[in-house]
Amino acid sequence: KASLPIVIATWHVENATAKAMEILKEGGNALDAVEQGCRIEEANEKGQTVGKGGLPDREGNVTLDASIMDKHGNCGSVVYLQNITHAVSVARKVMEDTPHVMLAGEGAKQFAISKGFKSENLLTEASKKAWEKWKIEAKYKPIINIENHDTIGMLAIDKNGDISGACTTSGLAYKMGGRVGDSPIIGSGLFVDNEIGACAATGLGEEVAKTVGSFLVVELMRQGKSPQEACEEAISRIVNKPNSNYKNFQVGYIALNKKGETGSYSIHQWFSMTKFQDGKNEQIQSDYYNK
Ligand code: SD4
Repeated sequence: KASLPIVIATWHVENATAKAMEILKEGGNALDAVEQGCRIEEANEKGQTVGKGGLPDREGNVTLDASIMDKHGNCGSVVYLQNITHAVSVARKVMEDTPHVMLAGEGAKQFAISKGFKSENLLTEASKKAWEKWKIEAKYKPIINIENHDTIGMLAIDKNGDISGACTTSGLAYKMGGRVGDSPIIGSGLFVDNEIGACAATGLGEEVAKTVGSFLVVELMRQGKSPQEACEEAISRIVNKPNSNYKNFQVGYIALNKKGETGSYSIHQWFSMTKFQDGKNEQIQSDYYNK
């Protein structure tokens, strides 16, 4: 039997998994753990793909997507949220304090402000400079593995064996204004079923959304696949499409099942999962398809 609690996250985010584990160790639940873990990356201005300091869209606006799911299958998400750093916490408020699942744009922002979140400028000098440099050529091309540290998807199983997950991102750098990715779409960027397991995605959100990736991984686990096998099958759905141009983009999945088994897989090399279990907080390189 696996030793609980466990927390896993996309990419190299040991500070975030450490925060989540601190909460789990104190007997906290998986929902609090994933929220607090994601907040570490949202507040980290150096991370240019999440929260404050995230790279903007083509017009220079930083717009955030986030989602969260609890052990009861409740979910909340925000899309195209501006000026609020902790998108994951706004998503949690949508889940807990509204009759809705998803709030967008200005409505999401006003809701956040009404809940006491502070409005601030999320475009840091470094991200502004990067955007200005990008504007010179203004070529839009998805970048494979931005700085090995990207959208954060986090899954946890607490000492009671209950699972929750969260996902937060500033989305693809230099996306079109108004673009929403997979991260806030329940079943695409994130899915949790407390009877079976959970999955989170990173990479080119359009490809994840087209295959409803995280829901697919959880359903494959329901049918008996291990988390590793389920992630591999979900990647194979993307790369084996007729005319798939998978050589030009990355997608990565992480998954966790009720037994505490974990897995991760991606299209290209250098995707990684951070895993904290049994006092060990480590970055694990994912196996990948394109060898
Ligand atoms: C998106 N999936 O908005 C996110 C971005 C991401 O690695 O994960 N980049 O499409």
